[in-house]
Amino acid sequence: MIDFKRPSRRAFLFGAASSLGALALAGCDGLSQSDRFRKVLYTGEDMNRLVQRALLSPATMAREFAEADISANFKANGSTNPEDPAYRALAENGFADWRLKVGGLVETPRDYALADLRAMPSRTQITRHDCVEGWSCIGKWTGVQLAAVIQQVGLKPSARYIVLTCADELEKTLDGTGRYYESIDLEDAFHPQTILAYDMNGETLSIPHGAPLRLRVERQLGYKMPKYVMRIDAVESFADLGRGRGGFWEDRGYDWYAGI
Ligand SMILES: Nc1nc2c(c(=O)[nH]1)N[C@H]1C(S)=C(S)[C@@H](COP(=O)(O)O)O[C@H]1N2
Ligand SMILES: [Mo]
Repeated sequence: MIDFKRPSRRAFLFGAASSLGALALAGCDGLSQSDRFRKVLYTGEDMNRLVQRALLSPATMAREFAEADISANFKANGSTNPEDPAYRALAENGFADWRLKVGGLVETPRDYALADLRAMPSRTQITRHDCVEGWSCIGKWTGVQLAAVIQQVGLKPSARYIVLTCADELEKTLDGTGRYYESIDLEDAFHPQTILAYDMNGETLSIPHGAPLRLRVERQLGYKMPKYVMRIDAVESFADLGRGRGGFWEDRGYDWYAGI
């Protein structure tokens, strides 16, 4: 009997990446296969294009739905109205003064106004959001690909993760570790469906759903998609952030890798 089972998405990805990696970095180092994959993602335009093409294979894409599938009521969960005074002031002004700070291990740190992000090429996707609590909703998200922002600022070679820091404190703590944050690896950061969303269901993103900007990383569970994103940093390690596990919920026991 021939086994027609398809290789898993990850096996496919790393399979494709390792052959590209062998091309790009023939004869190199003691990098692990996944380190080599990550390296390929940001070494040179051609490699980037090749890997993007591999990533665009249907096997690696989260399912996208039709307009008719959009949930009438998309549940809002976790923080739905941050109390942070700086955030409140920005919200009262329609986020005109909001700036996304992009820094860390990047070549050219910079700030983005919402208009800057809206002026960049956009992607719209209708996807199913799965919360670890056991509910799902389908919504339409429009935003700029995180890859486009990262490519503008340029990653330093030591960058391995992208950390997103939010405006909300979900838990009151004395040491500030109750602030919501998340981290993703470069494979997810460069994925075509990974977007910084400013519109939901054809309208400006509302505060309950994360205005003015929230991450969509469609192959992961809901808690990996921070709302109220204020800054994005490229880092080598997240060990010294929060309680060291890479995200608000990870610090409280959830898995860092929440692939669906
Ligand atoms: N800043 C921030 N982001 C967050 C949360 C949060 O409490 N604060 N909750 C997470 C969880 S558990 C889920 S399921 C989704 C909920 O997104 P929604 O409110 O648009 O449904 O946001 C995620 N991102
Ligand atoms: Mo969630």
